[in-house]
Amino acid sequence: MVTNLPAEARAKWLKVMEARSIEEKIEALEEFLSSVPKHKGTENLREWATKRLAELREEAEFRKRKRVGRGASFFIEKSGDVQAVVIGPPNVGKSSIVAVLTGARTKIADYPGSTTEPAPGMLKHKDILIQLIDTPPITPGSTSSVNSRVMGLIRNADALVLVVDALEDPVNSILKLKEYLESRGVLITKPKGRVIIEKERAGRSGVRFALMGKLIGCTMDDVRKLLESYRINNALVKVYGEVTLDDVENGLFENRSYKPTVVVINKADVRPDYAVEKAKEVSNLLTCVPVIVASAISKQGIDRLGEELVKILELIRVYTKQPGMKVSEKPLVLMKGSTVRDVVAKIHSKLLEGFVYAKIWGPSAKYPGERVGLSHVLMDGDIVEIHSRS
Ligand SMILES: Nc1nc2c(ncn2[C@@H]2O[C@H](COP(=O)(O)OP(=O)(O)OP(=O)(O)O)[C@@H](O)[C@H]2O)c(=O)[nH]1
Ligand SMILES: [Mg+2]
Repeated sequence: MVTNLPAEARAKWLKVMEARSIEEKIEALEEFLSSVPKHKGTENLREWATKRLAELREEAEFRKRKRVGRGASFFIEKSGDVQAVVIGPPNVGKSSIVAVLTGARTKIADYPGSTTEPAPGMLKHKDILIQLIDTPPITPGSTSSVNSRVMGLIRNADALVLVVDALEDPVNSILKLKEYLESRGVLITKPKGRVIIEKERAGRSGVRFALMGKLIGCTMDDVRKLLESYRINNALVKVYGEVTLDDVENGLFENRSYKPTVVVINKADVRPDYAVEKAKEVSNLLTCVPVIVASAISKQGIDRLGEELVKILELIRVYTKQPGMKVSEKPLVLMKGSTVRDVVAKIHSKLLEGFVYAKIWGPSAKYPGERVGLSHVLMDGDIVEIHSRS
């Protein structure tokens, strides 16, 4: 999707990126959309922006109603180390799985649509806390507001658990869901390359790179020039896998985001062999997506979910220490590619305001006790000591 946007539209996109509240984002996105010229090259972008706008309006409307006491927001604050949203068609056993694994009190019933609001529970896998969120069913193709609002949860999540019923044409269900998610810009299979662009405040050190992969057919300078055309002069560009200049531009638009996903083929207790056969078909269709054959009733297979989530999320452990003190025993668990900023933000948002520098020891340090800034990319096993004014 190379769009060749005019300078005016590029500058308006910056406003969308900088918007803080939902209302600001809606206004900025409306302005951006009206500045995008209508031609074949911008078709995908316009379609995506229109859908995103509808989702944001839906959520804003819901929050407004909540303020006057009608309905609850779908937003669930993250807790634990990672958040995984359990999604799927109606009546497949999503609530049963969340209940079995976390003990959360969710409504389980033998009719579709029994869950109407998201509900969190906590699953522990080897010291890693995974927040599982049960959700109302998604119905691909339906224009119900539930679909849009579950999309909001998905966008905010670190990972997805896609549940289908072994007896209800699981392969087709998964493909339909995959297509629906893709039409909303969410990918469940790992793309060849990925870019995350984190804008930084003016006066930082320009455009910097964290290369967990490599740039293909372009140089860092090309990327800098592209970002400059969007008036982005300070940013951290995280590159995973093989990334082209087009991928960088797409990364800017947040319109295609990959969510590490685990598929669960549930109710395998009813016809175990058939479920295994279907799981193989799914594995062949979706490369690198783990598929679990499970039953929430007999509890078979379901205990693998934590392990598979941790693997697909590519987590790293980072240990913190205060100046002059011992290293913490329990690590912070973060996604691969996380920075000092992620560590600081996770400890306390106030710490971020007063941040001066950090000292690091371990795999990512050039030498023990190296002084680094917020955008330093950490590695598994690092020790971080934060120095702040407060
Ligand atoms: N045989 C069998 N039945 C199951 C299994 N998991 C769930 N069920 C049954 O399937 C029905 C639906 O389960 P729920 O957990 O409410 O399904 P859900 O996906 O949360 O449903 P909605 O919230 O309506 O979308 C209930 O009658 C469960 O007892 C399973 O592994 N095997
Ligand atoms: Mg349910």
